Amino acid sequence: MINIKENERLSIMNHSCAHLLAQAVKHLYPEAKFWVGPVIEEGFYYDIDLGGITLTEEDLPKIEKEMKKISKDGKRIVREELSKKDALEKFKDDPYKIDLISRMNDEENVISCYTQGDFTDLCRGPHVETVKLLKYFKLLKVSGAYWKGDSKNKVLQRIYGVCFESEEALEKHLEDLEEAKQRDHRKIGKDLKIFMTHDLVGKGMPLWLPNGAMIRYNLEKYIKDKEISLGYQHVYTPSLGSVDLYKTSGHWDHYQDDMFPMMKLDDEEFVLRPMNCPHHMLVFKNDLHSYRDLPIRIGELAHDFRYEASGAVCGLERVRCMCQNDAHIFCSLNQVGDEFARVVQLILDVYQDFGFQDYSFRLSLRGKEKEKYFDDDEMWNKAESMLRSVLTDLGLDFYEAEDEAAFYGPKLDVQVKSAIGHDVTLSTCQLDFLLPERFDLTFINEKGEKERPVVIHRAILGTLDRFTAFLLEETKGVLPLWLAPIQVEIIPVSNDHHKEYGKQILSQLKQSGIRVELDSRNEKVGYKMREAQTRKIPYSIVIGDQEKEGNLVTYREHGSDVKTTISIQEFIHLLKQKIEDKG
Ligand code: TSB
Ligand code: ZN
Repeated sequence: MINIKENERLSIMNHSCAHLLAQAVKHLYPEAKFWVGPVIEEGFYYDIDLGGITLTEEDLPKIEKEMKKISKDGKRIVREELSKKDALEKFKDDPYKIDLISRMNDEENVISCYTQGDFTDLCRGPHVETVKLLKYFKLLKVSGAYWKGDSKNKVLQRIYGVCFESEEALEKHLEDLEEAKQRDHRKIGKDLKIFMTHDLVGKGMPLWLPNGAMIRYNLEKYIKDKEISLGYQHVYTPSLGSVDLYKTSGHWDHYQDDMFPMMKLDDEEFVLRPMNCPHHMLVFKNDLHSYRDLPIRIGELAHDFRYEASGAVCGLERVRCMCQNDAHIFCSLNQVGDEFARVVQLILDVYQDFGFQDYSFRLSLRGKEKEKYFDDDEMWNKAESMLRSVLTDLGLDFYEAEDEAAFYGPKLDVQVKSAIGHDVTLSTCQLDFLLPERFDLTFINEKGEKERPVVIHRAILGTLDRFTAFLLEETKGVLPLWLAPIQVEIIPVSNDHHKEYGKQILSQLKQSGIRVELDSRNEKVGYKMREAQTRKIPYSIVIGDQEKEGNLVTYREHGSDVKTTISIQEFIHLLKQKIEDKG
């Protein structure tokens, strides 16, 4: 999707279009007062005080119509520069503009305003020459927005829109928006009954429905089996820990803002854990280790709880209560390069299995706000340069970003884009010299001396939550056979004549471990077929006389019109093969 803000010409047009919107609103609602109308990545918006009127989407067409009228009229857009005194006089009846002007000063700011016909707005500009150039626009939505973003202030009406240079460009953009809406995992998750949310449970705490739970079970099994084959050992540890545990790790000092508040129980203090590292450090410490045991890879599908702002939570993509595909790798300094390479390879293998192609590697470094990070410049310099050279040696194409590290060390993050344009981290692999220190971890080296291990934190699927969100968007809900909650739908042509045979196939498929359903409702075959399509079931099989007599099935794959008739054994073989190939 195009980023309007980054395109100079479109950015100016969209800004002018925000003025056009304001002018139209003023015509229709003469009492309207205007706060700010900036250009954003998606187009523009304007925050408007309509004196208590709440707009709905139904009001947008008439505003658009008025905008078209003004645009046809074709007035020029004229710039005027003013002194602060003159500006205060000119806008004296407008408390919002007075608020803006009073914070400017003559020496530093050129105060300017732009006039088109009967409408003048305070604005830095620049603008297009005439409103005539603003022809291809669309108002997209309206919402409430607190003045200055402060919930103690009045709610203003925020109208969003977008403007292009041609009809085609606008149409294309609207199509892209519609597609993004269709691909949004929240819509797919609802349509396919994968997850739900409920106010009574709380924001950012989705409930996984049976279909979602089946997908998740398969993902969990997939990744755990893979990890076991790669030498990981899995553990189960509690979702809470004492405050002291998190004081020891440093989370209490550096990560508390992202945590749920502490709870008291008798004379103990607990927190819901935001991360699993402290527990895993203790698991390592439970044994004496020799250099021969390393690397030790402790994995867990572990529940974590984080305070995410209520405006930031989003379906399964950003939750407050998540399940990480986590592991902590304990190794010696000279094993770091190899272990990192193994993790990167695992990430690549997994992405290949799922067919993910659009992702990028980000080296996430410490930022300028040093208090957010553990304070040890030497350790940071060492960790960052070590990680950078590991990535360079791997020949990985990566970019660097400041202020994205964990408080304990730099990270390699795998960034993906969601349907609605969020840039989020899916997998992560992190280098940590701090926690081994804080927990006083050691192993006995070749010389028989105690040595500190290094810890690599890594999450391949990231969280099951975010991974599933991304998977649903990438596949548009059409999951590969091995992950589909229902893999085969059996549709008898007639319930009277073919239901019994249907039941027979049902039980045969079930016995072969296939997730299958028999649709014996009294509905037309065509209707049932369409429903199986809408539910994105990979295979639907229709059975009638011919199938019953010959012990056959006629199957159709999701999205295809091709019908194939084969024996039930062949069909089972085909399914099993495909499940194994993860095709
Ligand atoms: C990898 N201690 C490390 C761990 O050992 C850790 O917690 N890293 S993390 O903070 O980056 O989180 C791991 C992954 O969880 C992220 O890469 C991201 O994919 C996922 N994640 C983080 N926050 C959320 C959230 N609010 N909702 C869903 N997934 C999240
Ligand atoms: Zn960790």
